[in-house]
Amino acid sequence: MRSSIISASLALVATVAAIPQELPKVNLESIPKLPLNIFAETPKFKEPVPFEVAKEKFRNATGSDAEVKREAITDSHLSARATCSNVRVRTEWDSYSDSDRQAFVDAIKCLMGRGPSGQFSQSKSRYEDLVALHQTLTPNVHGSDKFLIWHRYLTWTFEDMLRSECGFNRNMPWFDETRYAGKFAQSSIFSDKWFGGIALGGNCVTTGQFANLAINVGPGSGNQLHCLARAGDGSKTANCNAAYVNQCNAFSDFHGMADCAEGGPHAWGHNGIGAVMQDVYASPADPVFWLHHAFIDRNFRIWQNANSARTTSISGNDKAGNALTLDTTVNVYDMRPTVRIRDILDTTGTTLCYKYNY
Ligand SMILES: *[C@@H]1O[C@H](CO)[C@@H](O)[C@H](O)[C@H]1NC(C)=O
Ligand SMILES: [Cu+2]
Repeated sequence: MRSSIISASLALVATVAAIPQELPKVNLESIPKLPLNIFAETPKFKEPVPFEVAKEKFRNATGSDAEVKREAITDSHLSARATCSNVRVRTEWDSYSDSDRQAFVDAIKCLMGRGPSGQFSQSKSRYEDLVALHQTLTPNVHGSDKFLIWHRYLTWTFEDMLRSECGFNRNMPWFDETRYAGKFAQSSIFSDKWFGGIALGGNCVTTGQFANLAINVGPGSGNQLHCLARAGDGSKTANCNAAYVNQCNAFSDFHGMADCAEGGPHAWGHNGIGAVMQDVYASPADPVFWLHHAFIDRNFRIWQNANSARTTSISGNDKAGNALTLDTTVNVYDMRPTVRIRDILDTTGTTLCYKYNY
């Protein structure tokens, strides 16, 4: 009886939520633009590592210059290990249809239009709950081997919220930054039709579907009202290239790969989009955060794909210096259940159940 009431009300929520929402109308003059340096003030992302230095680290660690060739995830490879039914696909933005793009944007707007859970006092919407979650856990989940694991679960939490709270029923997108390294501005992501401009020198985003977005969480570990701003820099995003991704994926150990990815394409993408995205604490306030992190997660998945032991074993330490084990917990503040590393190492396991289209 009780369960039928619950499922009936869940179905109602899903139906109501599927209606696209408009962002609250705001007057740009009422949203302060913050000086650019404020986003880089707090302890930064692992200082971005120049590609030449990453190569030297690899040589030092392995005594070799070898780069592994990128290995695509094939259906036959995945079906051998898939343990969930109906594996969802994450589709690269350029082959994601306009209808899917609009449904994705609408679902994000829907989360922005919903009230916060109340778990984070600084959050003014369900979307900002995610930003506040990331802000709160920032010191624990950056600059350590928990980085890739935790962000994989955060990105899935976001996806699951879009689906269960906003009726989203399409594939998730990801951004293949290697195709736009040094020229993110040329991707339709950063067009007036979708996420708005990038080369803004720290000014507010005033075009696209998130124009004039007001942010209440951050920058840093503080909170003040500010606009969504960007400061694109092609010389930084130039490091989000395939050679760098492959160099990181050439490490045979998890720690080596994860460390390289965090300070490499991950940090360069954040800093190269700039402003809100450069803020280690509250960068999920820019919705392009999810396209970027899906790219980083996809690179991790490609690395795992080269050797089946990589979906069943872990190495490295957490921020406190404790060794990660398969039983180490991964939590998102009860926004979704706490899981163990073993539950989410394989994206096609029963907990996550997704793969990338390449
Ligand atoms: C590589 O090893 C050399 C010699 O020990 C050291 O001087 C250099 O700093 C190392 N490079 C990196 C990037 O760790
Ligand atoms: Cu992060």
